[in-house]
Amino acid sequence: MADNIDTLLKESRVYRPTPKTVSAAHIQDYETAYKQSIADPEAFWSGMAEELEWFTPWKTVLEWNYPWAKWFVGATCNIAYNCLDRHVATWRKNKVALIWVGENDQERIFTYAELHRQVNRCANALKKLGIQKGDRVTIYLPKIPEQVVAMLACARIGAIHSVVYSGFSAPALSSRINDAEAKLVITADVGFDRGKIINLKPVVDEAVKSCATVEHVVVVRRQTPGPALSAPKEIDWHDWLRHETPHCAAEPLDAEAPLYILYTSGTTGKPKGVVHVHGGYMVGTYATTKYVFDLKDDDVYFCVADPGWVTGHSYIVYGPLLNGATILTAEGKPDYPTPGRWWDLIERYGVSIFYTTPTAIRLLMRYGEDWPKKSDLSTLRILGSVGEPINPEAWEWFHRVTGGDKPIMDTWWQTETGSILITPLPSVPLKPGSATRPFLGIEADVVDRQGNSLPPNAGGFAVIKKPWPSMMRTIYKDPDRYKVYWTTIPNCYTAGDVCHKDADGYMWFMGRADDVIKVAGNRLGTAEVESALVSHQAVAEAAVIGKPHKTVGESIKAFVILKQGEKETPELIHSIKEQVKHELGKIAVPAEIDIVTSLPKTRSGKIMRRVLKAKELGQDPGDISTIEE
Ligand code: 6R9
Repeated sequence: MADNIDTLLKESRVYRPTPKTVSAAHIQDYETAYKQSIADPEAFWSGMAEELEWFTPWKTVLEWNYPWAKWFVGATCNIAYNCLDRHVATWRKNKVALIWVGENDQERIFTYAELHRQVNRCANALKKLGIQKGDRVTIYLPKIPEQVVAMLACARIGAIHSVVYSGFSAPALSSRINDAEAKLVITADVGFDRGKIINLKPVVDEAVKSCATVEHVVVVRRQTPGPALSAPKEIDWHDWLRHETPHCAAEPLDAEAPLYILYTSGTTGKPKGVVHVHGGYMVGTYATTKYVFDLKDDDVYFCVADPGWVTGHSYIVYGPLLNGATILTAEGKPDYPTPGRWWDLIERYGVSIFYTTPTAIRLLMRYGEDWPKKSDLSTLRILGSVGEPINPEAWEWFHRVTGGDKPIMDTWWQTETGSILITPLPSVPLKPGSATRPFLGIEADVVDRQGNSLPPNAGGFAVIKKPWPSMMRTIYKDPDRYKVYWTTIPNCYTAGDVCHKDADGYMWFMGRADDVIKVAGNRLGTAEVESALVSHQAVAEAAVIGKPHKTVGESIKAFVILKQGEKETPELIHSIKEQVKHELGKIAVPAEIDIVTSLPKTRSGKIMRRVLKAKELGQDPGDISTIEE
């Protein structure tokens, strides 16, 4: 009931920016800036690109050969050069680039000059292992500074990084290493999770057994004594860098040279390797970080993401460093050791920009307002949210406990889009629960299946109508899968999200239109979880749905048919969950497993998850004329 009232009321609540926020903002008049930017998007984007350094200039801003885009054609550049050298050459040389806080409160601080030296050492070490331009390097690290150093070092020499979230299990890791055909894996002995040690090295050991392309494994040893390493294949990170010089010229790369592959979930069991490139991605992450977070030189910017996901790539590493920001990153969970963890860090480091997630806000909300009250949050200026729709109650709470006058940037985007596409800027009036309007240079709409624009408040599909610089260039080794994004609805990019626009043009994202679910903001495919379930010896068939959940947004519910002769017992349910954990990782384990005797299927044998979901939620299943049983 409360939720319904909240939903009804939400459109009437508008929060206008304070005069102080507006006068401080880079973009004070969104409407005018937006109109100008879409009158000539190429002029807008090339204007942004001119704020960065290029080794040779572009001949053409955009070459659009539907559905293939090339941006800044003919230019050479290097994103790592723009993240580091560009600042080291100025007064920012000794400015703090990165403050890292470990779960145990260990602190490591890197100035731009120090980060530059570390990255150069690592780049030289990569070269010594024979890593060349275009080679793939898998980075399977917990949230430690070496993750950032390794990413930038790859970029510096033109190697392609593939960061795999350290919560993924051995089979998930090995399939990603194999798809990328990585020559090198960089890992650590351990990560920490709420005080518990998570052993990563054994996961890598198991994964690389089936990875013929891997020549070396570099290990950051955090424990003393660390695990024994077997030379020459396994190398200690510190030994690896110790003798390298801190000088390594950045490789001039074609603007379209691949920067990274990041695997993400889609509608089939096989994750997609989303490919981003140096030039356009650099311009997109630079421009959005600058304008959405209104970044200034005296800001302290805290993003809670893990670089294992796209938010960490674009808004811990690349976007903020391109802007010369001081970045705070912290290992661990928001409520460990206490629910005051993040509020305490905000006070300790004087954070002014705080980018977090709806799941984390809802989790902290449960612990009550006394926790944020314990800390001095007066340095905060701009807030951000990403990963899933933020419900108005969580929005209001976040707004209130942080002082009631800081704008919340509800940023909508995807691994594929590379940077934020639908978002407020600090000077834009806010409606809790709406990601508001398109970013500058972006034309977005809500359409039906044929691509017809829908009237206000009609639900449909979110689409982007023109190419933008940070868009993915392809799906690695699977160009047909890339084309689907631009051909499902002709001539525009279909995001896969259901959405409506209100009369003011504000966009309200409602969730996915496909079989992708977001559990605590982590993107998972139902098919991936199903194939993990059926890999259990007792499981014959499985279907998975995302079910609305108060804290994590969606939780996983599985419907499982057992093989003949198998009996439902608590031990069996436990062992099925363990199997999913083994195949994919903890984040993919279903919260609920129901044992059933049949599943709704179409005549062609496809599981109708939509019907299962409607039944689970007590809703009308809609058209079921194609159902077989
Ligand atoms: C950045 C990231 C993408 C999907 C996307 C959408 C959901 C992200 C959102 C949001 C509503 C927001 N999503 N931000 N939904 N409001 N502000 O999360 O990338 O992991 O690829 O997920 O996340 O459904 O399609 P990714």
